[in-house]
Amino acid sequence: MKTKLSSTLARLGVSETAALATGDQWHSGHGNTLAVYSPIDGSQLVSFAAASGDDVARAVDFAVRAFRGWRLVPAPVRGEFVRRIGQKLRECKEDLALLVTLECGKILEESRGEVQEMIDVCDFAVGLSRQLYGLSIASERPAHRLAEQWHPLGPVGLITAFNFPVAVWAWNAMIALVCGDSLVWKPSPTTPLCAMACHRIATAVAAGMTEVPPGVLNLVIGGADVGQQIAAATGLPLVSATGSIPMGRAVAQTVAKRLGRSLLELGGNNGAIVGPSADMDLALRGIVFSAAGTCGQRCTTLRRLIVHNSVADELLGRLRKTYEQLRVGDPFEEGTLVGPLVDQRAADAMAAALDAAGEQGGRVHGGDRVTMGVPAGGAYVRPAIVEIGPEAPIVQTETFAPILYFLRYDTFDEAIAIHNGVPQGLASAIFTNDVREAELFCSQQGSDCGIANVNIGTSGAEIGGAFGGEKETGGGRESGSDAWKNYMRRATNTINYSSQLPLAQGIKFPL
Ligand code: UN1
Repeated sequence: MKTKLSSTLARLGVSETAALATGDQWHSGHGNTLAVYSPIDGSQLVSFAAASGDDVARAVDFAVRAFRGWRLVPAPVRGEFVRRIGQKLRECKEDLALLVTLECGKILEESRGEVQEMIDVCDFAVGLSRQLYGLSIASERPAHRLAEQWHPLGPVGLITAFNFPVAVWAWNAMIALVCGDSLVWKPSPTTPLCAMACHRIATAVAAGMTEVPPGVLNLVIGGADVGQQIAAATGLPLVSATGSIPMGRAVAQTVAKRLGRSLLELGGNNGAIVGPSADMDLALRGIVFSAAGTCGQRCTTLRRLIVHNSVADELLGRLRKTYEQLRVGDPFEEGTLVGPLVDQRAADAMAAALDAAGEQGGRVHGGDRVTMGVPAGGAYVRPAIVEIGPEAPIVQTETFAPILYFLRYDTFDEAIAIHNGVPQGLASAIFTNDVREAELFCSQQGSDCGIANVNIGTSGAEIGGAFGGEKETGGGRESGSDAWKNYMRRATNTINYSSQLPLAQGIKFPL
């Protein structure tokens, strides 16, 4: 692993010790020592000093100062910065994908997809840089103009998770940059090298453009304490955080205390309904990619399958057979479909959830540790299917591992009730050829999630749509559509170009 890592880092120009970047200067942190391990074989990749409180304060300070200049740069010029970043990402795609696989363990093909997601969002943001439109509104008063403008919001705090170590940065950073904001990024301490590589690329591009002030992008690495400092920093009007529900709750409370804004993308406990008319071949493929792909470690991973009783036995049989044949192993190896879990703790959490499911009446298929034919030292598991009743408490919780709860239903109302009967609300899907079921699922009486799909799985969203979910998922929307509005502030302007002063609502105020 170490040799593969060293050559990849060398090509990407990443130094293993200067892990932090503030004001375009790379330096080492002044906090605790942080060790980084590869999920592939558990070997240590690097260790370095994480950020201290002072390091975070310095990063925020740079971001605040850089923002003052960056907000004045015309948005299409900001777009040019992002266009060049996208170009560099295209050139580095393979190396970045290698690094993502090394550090977070997803199969190489999925890592390539993740880097492509960054490139796609760059393209989207470049177009957006000429389309940050405000509205013109009809004024009720003569010779008055009423309009909205969107202005840059300020420096943005960004906290990202290990499972999408580069794409979620791009969703936020590329949009924030064209909106005129600066950034302080805290990646997951599990995947700092990916962050350092992305940051290198972006700052190298910045160095070639005089319009980009130093400190527009800042990188601090650390754990929950660093996340809390970002949440508490009054210089950051917006904190965008992706991760677990407990993490989001802690961040949101700290941000709310200072009346800042938070943009949250937290856990999913995503469900899919399989109706009696479903195309079973298609459904099977969609289900397996969503449930077992990325070793169950996407926030969009399919965790609950809600199947009509008339097709349940057939589907369960086919799913079990496919699961038994899924190739689990080294994520670099061609043909592997399921890589390792991120670490031993994740494997323990999976085993504990399966035990609990068993105690709650579940029948567990698979889920055992895989030790043959896989690199030693990694946490490899066979994805699990658990036949269980929808009322079992374990079905309410998200375990970040490949566990698919197999639930049965008789009526469509029952299916929707089961589907919506969890605290989370990120991604959802229905497999059906019945247009009424499909439309009902997407309607206000159907799925209560931020993402509702028909005849595709719950995971693997395109960047063009707004991404995020309801309920405990946190309500944020990132990436495409009008998610850019989160990174800007709206000013409503009323301009009187007459010599009279008529008051709104017809109020008379004679002086
Ligand atoms: C995540 O798991 O945090 O829709 C993001 C998907 C990917 C993004 C997942 N495009 O599965």
